[in-house]
Amino acid sequence: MLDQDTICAVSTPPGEGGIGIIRISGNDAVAVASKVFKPRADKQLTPEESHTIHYGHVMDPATGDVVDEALMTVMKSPATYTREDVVEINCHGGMIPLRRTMELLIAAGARQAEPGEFTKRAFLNGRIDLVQAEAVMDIIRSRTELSHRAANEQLLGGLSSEVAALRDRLLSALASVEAGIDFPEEDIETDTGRLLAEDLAELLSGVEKLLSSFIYGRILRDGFATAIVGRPNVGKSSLLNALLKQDRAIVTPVPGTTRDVIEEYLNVGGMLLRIVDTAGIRETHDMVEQEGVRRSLGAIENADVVLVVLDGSEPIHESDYRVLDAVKEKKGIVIVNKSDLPRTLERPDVQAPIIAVSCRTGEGLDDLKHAILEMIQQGAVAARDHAWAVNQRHRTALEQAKASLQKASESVTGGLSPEFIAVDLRGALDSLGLIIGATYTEDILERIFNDFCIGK
Ligand SMILES: Nc1nc2c(ncn2[C@@H]2O[C@H](COP(=O)(O)OP(=O)(O)O)[C@@H](O)[C@H]2O)c(=O)[nH]1
Ligand SMILES: [Mg+2]
Repeated sequence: MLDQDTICAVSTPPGEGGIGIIRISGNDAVAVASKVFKPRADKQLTPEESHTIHYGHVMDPATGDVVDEALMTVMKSPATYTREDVVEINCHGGMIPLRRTMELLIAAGARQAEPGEFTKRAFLNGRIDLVQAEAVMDIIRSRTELSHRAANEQLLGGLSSEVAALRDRLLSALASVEAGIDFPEEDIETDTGRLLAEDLAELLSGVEKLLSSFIYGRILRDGFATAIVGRPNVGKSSLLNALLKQDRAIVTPVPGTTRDVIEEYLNVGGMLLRIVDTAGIRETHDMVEQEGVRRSLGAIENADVVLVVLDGSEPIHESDYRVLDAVKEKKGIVIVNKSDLPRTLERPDVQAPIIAVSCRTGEGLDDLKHAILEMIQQGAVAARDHAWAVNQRHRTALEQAKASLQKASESVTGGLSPEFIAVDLRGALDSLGLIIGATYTEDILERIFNDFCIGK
């Protein structure tokens, strides 16, 4: 599955920058790079020496044209990112020098890397497991210090070691069951059976502990989904803008201005909020607005918390009841907006907390942020002794492992023969193996690494 090509890619983001880095990995990395990189005349290039850096120029070997002034870093296998020979060329961070250097490297025998291919090689060469490979992308994508810390812990092996411990435990349980298969005269129904049942119960609770970190992980990675809803003109878009401290959504006195769902990220007290401003919910014959209303209802459905905005300067409206109705089943905060104007709205009869704000003056916005943080704390961030959290892929595998362990437990209590128990234990072992990549398919790798950036 591991091909022998030498690969290259621009590892820095496109656009202008102080430097741009091209990374090359594979058996021929040094040979390929040496064809296009000429060290300063009085310096002898000694690429045989690992972890050295060389000053010189990228040159077109066909014409002798100087493409760019550059530094070349040589890192020889195995102490490298991919465990292969790796060369990095630092050029100027412009589109043209990087593109021309890439063309020269490809002409010299390297191949453009696929997204995530360097990290994929680090996995296939056994330097990191799949959970750690995923953490690399989590680090790059992290938007808060909390999510960064979680990703770092995951890269350092925090989650991997938990999974490994469960697998070890499962292996010894499996060994004892298989001993029962090999020596059927030995009695595994009494003491061994009881011990096995205890083992399985502990394994199950270990799997559940990992599963319980999923919601926190989703909030870390995707943000706490916060939907702003309400009838037209109550100040939903103004609220989004006030929270972001920028004019992101169009605000006008014309009801029905926001027709689509607008999504933005905001760091509140270290937690990432994914705030969605929606079209006002009301009866309408305008087709575009109808679609907007349909999307608003969808946003409510997907929200972790719904901010229902009411206009404090007007009496409560038929459409306000409709919105309050739509969020009955959800966690919500009722926001009475326009507190800078005389209050006309009667206090709504709801369970949810009510907070008065003015998007015009900013009054009450801090209270609102506190209330949202409190909701996150209550719902998702149960007591934790670690920062990492499982993702959707891990969750699917853990659910499978849990189902297998439950079946194995039932077989033990039901006194079924060891063969049956062994089948389910092996199933659980395979599911846990999928998480760290002890077992994997090309399909799984493709799904994980296709999501990576080029050059990582
Ligand atoms: N006085 C006052 N007007 C506001 C406040 N928030 C919004 N508005 C006004 O209410 C109107 C509708 O605001 P908008 O944010 O577009 O409402 P949306 O339809 O719910 O998105 C605009 O004219 C805003 O300037 C506020 O806190 N105080
Ligand atoms: Mg709006």
